[in-house]
Amino acid sequence: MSIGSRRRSNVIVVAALVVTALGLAFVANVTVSADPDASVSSEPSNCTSYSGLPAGDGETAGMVFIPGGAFQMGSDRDRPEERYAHSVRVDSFWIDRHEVTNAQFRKFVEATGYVTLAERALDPKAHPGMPKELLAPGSVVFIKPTNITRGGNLTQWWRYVAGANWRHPTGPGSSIAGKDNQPVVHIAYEDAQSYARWRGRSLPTEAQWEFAALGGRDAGEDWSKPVDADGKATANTWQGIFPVFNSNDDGYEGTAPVGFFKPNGYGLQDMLGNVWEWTSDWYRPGHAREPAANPAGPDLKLIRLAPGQSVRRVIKGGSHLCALNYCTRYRPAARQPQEVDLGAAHLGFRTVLRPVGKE
Ligand SMILES: [Ca+2]
Ligand SMILES: [Ca+2]
Repeated sequence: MSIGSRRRSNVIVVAALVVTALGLAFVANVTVSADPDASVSSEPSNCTSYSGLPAGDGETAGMVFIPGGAFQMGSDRDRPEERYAHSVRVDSFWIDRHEVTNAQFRKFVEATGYVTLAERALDPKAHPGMPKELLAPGSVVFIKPTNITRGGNLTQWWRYVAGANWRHPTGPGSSIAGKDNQPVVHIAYEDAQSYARWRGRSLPTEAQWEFAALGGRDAGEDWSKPVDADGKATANTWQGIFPVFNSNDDGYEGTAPVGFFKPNGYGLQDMLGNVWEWTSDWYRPGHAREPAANPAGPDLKLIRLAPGQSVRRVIKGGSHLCALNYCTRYRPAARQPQEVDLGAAHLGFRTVLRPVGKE
């Protein structure tokens, strides 16, 4: 992993995202409702008042048990990198009911003194010639443009902001006050992994994540729109024309409290939308056709990197920035590469635990 690539990857991420633009215009007809009478809760069922900390402190606190099973991983009808659909079996495991929240991550930082990658400055001696402003700690922030003059060039809405990190999501002056129950963001892979290890857990494989995201539904169903049969939003996404107009019909223009939207069939919340989530698989476009049991992704040694390209892992689920005219990756099979040393304003994670004792 290269710290320096944290900077280079801004452009790479932008390039990766630009290929998702479809140029479609659509305004979703969705509505949401919150319970105005909800009292402070330790569980995310009334999420706007949820503390962000699951009840209890046991090994599986805040987690859901996912019985092992078989499913079709990948998709042959959507994007090339999702091919080929193939049979996969996963053993039982536990997974966080919701994305790791600011409150949960704060507990980790307070207990360990951990400093995230976005909070660390670069050593100028190790990066000769790098502009001073890029040596400063920071991260990539989405800033909604008022006008688009350079086509799909993502630098029009993604900016490297010095001082942006999980405590200051949009940079100096911003804070997470009042957002304890929202997903932590600006998390690089090693940050997510460090948290998971501290909890005695790990990050999900892509197969585990995708199986859990299906929630018991068939992979072959229509996952193209993040709304239910009544037109109600089932995930925090972007309504309108990305990146200039968000009608905000789902109630949240940015990140939403975890659990605001209806859980899937396993009781998991925000698997799709809200923030992208790290998996432990190294990224390679596409899947092999062969059936697999508990796959953990390709061997890093088999992945060819372009000159100057950083190693990347798979992120899943899409985010509040995915719209019908852009990204559209709020589907279980959807996937995207992410440089391991780059967090962003729309990227978080959740953890898994392999079963202990008898299932
Ligand atoms: Ca939204
Ligand atoms: Ca998510």
